Amino acid sequence: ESSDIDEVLRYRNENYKEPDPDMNGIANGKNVIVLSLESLQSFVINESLNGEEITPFLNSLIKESYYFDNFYHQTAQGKTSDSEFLVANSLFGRDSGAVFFTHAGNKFNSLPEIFNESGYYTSVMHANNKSFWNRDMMYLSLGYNKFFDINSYDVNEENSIGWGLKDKDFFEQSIDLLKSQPEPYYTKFITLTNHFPFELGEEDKLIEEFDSNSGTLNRYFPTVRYMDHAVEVFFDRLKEEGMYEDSIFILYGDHYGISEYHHRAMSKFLGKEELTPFDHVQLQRVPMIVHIPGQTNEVNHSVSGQIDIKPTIMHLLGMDTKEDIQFGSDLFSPDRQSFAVLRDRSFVTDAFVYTKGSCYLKTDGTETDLENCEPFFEKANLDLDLSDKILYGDLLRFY
Ligand code: GP9
Ligand code: MN
Repeated sequence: ESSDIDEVLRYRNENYKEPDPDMNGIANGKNVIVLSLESLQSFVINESLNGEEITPFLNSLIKESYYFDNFYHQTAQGKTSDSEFLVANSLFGRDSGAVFFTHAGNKFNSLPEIFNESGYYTSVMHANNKSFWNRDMMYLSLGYNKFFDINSYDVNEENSIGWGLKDKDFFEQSIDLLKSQPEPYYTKFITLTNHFPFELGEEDKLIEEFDSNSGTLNRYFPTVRYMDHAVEVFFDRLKEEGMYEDSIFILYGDHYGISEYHHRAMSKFLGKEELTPFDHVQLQRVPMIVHIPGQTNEVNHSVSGQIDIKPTIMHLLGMDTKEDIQFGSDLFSPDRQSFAVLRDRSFVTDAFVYTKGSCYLKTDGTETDLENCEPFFEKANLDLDLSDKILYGDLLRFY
């Protein structure tokens, strides 16, 4: 087992990327607010439905942020919890089942712990039962100081829909909770309203449903629009309270909301004849936004994924990542390799998309010789296999 950790360390050392000196430590000492946006996919960003913007607030926020438009979710059956795991550890979740249930007793060197060591208060705000996804247990292992679960919120019939507390009420009620924390803090918010089956009251429908054979896809647009509005309200409230300037914001989609069962309806929205395996991979893109008050607009097209969030945040806070075992790299590192491997072993590079045994040109999705993708097989497999070794062997015990 100790030879396994040596192999991991060698791989980590080979793949370490120096931070961008202009970004390194730029958010030193600031509060860090992370928004995990339920089921938000990139295909709605900067798009309209019946002439109405689907995400007007996020679109305007992106204009004042660093936006990554080739950023992929890397989750599997563990959904939201897998994305939390990726972000906290820069390790991959399981290819099936949910690591939050199976490995909550492992030793981790997670982001909340690292923040704690730097004098930060760390917390999660999410208006659901604390044991959902075994969060109460896993959050202990990840080292969060506090989980503001459903018991921290006033949830009633009026302010609930679908899975529970409506996002707007969630954010409004969270302001006081946020204020109650010692500064600086690292706090993650997990939204809920834009969750399958995408239910919404008439009074909250800010845009019309889509018109296709999929009720799921049709309803997705108004709930995305509602979540966008809820995030806007959150930012407005933070500004009113003077809590905005001292914070940086990381916003990302946790995983897809529309599965491949809705491809026919999706092809109608996208205006395509039919969707290929290439299109399916491209639909796994989720928005990734780094918002630092006072910084300007930049769209970054390089390929990346949730595994890259931990090193990115650490470098923004000026924390050294050289000794940390992570499988992603800082999104701002000048030497970063444009690459994302998905949990099903599909992968994406600047030029190619590999999935289900075929290689496609990233530009237009035409199938190309498999040998174009072959040079990346080794990296894709090592990333997943070495990460799995750590998980299944609980190898961070030895580090
Ligand atoms: C539940 C919420 C949704 O608390 O995070 O979980 P999901 O079904 O998206 O994994
Ligand atoms: Mn989710």
